[in-house]
Amino acid sequence: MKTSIKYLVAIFAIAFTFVSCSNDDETTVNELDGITKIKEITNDTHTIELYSQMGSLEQGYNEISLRIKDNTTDKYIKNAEVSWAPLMHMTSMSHSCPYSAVEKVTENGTLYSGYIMFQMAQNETEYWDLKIDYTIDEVTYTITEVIDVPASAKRKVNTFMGSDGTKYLVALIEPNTPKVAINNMQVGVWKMQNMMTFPVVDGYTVKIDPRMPSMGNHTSPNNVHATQATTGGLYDGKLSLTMTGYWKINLQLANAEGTVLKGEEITETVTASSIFFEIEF
Ligand SMILES: [Cu+2]
Repeated sequence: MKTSIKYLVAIFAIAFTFVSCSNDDETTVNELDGITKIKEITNDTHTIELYSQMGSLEQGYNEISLRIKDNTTDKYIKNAEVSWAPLMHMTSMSHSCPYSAVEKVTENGTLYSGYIMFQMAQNETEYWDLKIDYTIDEVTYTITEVIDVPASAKRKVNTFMGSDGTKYLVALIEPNTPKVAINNMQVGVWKMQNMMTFPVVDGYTVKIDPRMPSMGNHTSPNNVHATQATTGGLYDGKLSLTMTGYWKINLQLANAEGTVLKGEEITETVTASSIFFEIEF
């Protein structure tokens, strides 16, 4: 009799394990909170769903998520190793852009995510495509599809040659929804190593000077220049916006020694820097 009770307990324990496993599938529904599908890309074996907050892509910094669905079973793959490579096809040449690795969002989920910073927009004859390579149970697959990258309405990217002869890319990430407040600001800084490789630049400072050109070019108090918290990461600062309207965020990029490589200080006679972001709200 005692043994049968033990068996019962064991069976309950096993049943519980299965119940909690199947709950994982239900939580995957919440993975899509706050993101909208951009498009689906299909090859013979899988369908890849691309997502972003806006449900579209745009010139500049884009956080992109994806899911991989098995075309045969209709199930989402949880154990893939994923990488991607964006490529712009221009009339005279092709090039890539800054982009991150693709990481699993949660261990038991189906979502993978990373960022891509498209420094240029598409036009009638020049376009971006996205190649996604993925490995499932040691089998590798690939998929390539043209993606829509329209120009941003306001300037969110600066691509320029620094006084050190290096080509840099500086992109605005936050604030996405600016407020009359001291906004958290996030900026990305990369350099062009070659046409295909754009590593994060470490230890620099992005100096900011927000101005309202329509109102005597006034600035705002309590801004904090953007610096990097962790090597290989993005840059954080504080952007003070004292009223709604059009702001030009004048920039200066300084290296680890404090030498300004590009951009000008705003004075009575210099009313704008050669590198800047625009915000209107
Ligand atoms: Cu291009």
